[in-house]
Amino acid sequence: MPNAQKPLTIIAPKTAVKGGKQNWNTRVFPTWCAGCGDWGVWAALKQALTNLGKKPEEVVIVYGVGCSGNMTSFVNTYAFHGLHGRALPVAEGIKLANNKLTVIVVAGDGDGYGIGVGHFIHALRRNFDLTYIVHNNAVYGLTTGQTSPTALKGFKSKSTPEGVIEEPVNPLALAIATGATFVSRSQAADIPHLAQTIEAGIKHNGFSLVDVFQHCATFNKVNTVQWYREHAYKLEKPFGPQEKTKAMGKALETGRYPVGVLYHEERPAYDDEVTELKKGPLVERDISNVDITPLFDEFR
Ligand SMILES: Cc1ncc(C[n+]2csc(CCOP(=O)(O)OP(=O)(O)O)c2C)c(N)n1
Repeated sequence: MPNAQKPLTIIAPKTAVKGGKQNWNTRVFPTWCAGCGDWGVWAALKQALTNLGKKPEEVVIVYGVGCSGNMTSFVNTYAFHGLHGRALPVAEGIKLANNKLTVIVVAGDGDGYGIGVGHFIHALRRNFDLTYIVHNNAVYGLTTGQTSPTALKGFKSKSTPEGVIEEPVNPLALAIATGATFVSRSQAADIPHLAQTIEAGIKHNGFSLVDVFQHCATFNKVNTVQWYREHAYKLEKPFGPQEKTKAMGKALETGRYPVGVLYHEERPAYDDEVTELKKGPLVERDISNVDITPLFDEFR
């Protein structure tokens, strides 16, 4: 096992390579299965960061636990590997401490729409300026193929040998209903489209959901690249606040799935509204004259 495969929590980026070009790769080559959609998300994310002219030290990516979360070791930015389902609150804390940073969150559908769904709802309604990329492969990949919350009815897996009984979570509809300002979906097998969508999400000031149809070549033999091609169609342009019900109608369609930016609204982000942050990022404040003894006294 290579050294960097050992569990890591906080990772600091290397500086830019000569000539101003950024090197988004680390010395660790991904360990995903051959044919996994995670490779496509990895490539698209790096492309989006390049297109935006970002530098590794300007970006923090917080990862959940799953095959997608293993990307912690594969992208050269600041990185934090959170607990399963708990990536969003960590990212919110980072944004509050230094809102100059570009903060991205990478999770799986089990992580984000299952165990972490409570955080998802509250991050959406707060409109934190975060880009949330969810590798939605409708299965638990890392734990070797149990049913996830987005698995379609009837999906057979280790945990549902007779097929899924319940309705799947619909992330786009959930996001719109919860006050989202940027709701999108793309496909891991369409890297240019995914890069463009991630780029638009990062540019958006507020919470951006990028749900990714990500094929799992090993444990999901139903939602294959071919399946996504047959069931997804591209949207022309996003719906705005006046057309929210139309956006909701598209999100709720079954049997065919919209791909692209489905809903876009401009609204101040959470960190724009925090009075204390109007004076600048917390990390830049001079606290040398602040007496913190009363604070410590409270805990004595
Ligand atoms: C609190 C907690 N519960 C359960 C697990 C076991 N676990 C690790 S990853 C995972 C699910 C991964 O599925 P998903 O989030 O869809 O990501 P993928 O591996 O498919 O990318 C589970 C249940 C854990 N690590 N922590």
